[in-house]
Amino acid sequence: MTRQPGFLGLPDRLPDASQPRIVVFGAPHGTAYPHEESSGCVAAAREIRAASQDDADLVDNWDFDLDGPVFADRPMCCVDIGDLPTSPGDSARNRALIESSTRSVLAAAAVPVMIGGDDSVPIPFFAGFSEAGPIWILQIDAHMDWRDERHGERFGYSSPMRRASEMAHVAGIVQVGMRAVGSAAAAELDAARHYGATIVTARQMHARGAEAAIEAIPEGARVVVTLDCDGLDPSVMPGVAARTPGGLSYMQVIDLIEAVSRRGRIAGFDLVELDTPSDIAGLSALTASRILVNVIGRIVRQP
Ligand SMILES: [Mn+2]
Repeated sequence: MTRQPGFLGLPDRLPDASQPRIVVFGAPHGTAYPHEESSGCVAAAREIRAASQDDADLVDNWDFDLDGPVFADRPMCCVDIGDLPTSPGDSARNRALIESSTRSVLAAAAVPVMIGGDDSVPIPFFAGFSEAGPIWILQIDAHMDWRDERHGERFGYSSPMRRASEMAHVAGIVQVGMRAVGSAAAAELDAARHYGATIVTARQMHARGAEAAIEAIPEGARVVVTLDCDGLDPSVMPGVAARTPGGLSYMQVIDLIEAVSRRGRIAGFDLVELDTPSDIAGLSALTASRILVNVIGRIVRQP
């Protein structure tokens, strides 16, 4: 099978075999709930890569979101190694694969950028940072994802923040974009508050901007940003399982990404829950592609 071109035309290895600073990879499958239809997010990485190809020839041009070319005239330092060989039927193996891949990227002093997959794939992604802590987690999502279990499964898409809160290398959690209803009830909000998570609702974000979230993160912190596509407003990100009005704008998301890179360092990034069958005219894949360009551009600019 011919390899799909890398995100933004990135190679799968650097020409001189030098170590990359950023490694992009896809993780199509994570931990499925029993009896649930297969995830609509399996093809997300493929669709986002495809949406990025129009800009692949423009990487040396001025990107007004970044105030300069995406790679800032530095030598090419990013690779896309393609999708991990996850499978729909083996959640434990998928988790082991995602965790060990994240660990290898970090061991080579690079920043992992993962494209899911549903919101179960961040759990092994966070776990892969255990030798690279302490980390803070900034979650952008309509939902808080604090369920201890659903249908007896503790590693599914309703539980990533609960599992993160149990990891010794996770120093703190900031959650942005919460609105409307999801899997959480009062018990989940209590657990998050008891842990000390900072919750910034979508309404608070609209009122105060990125500062409302960033002030909770200590200066110099290493931050893993985890983005559920439903954190964005469905007007720019319609390709999600449950469209919820009132979400973050594209500009608010890239403001947050820039603010994290100035406050501390982006130590890792994942983007999940792009439900490609629900997308409209490729708009969500395009928005996701632009967000990833901003992430790469900000990481490249970190000292
Ligand atoms: Mn969500």
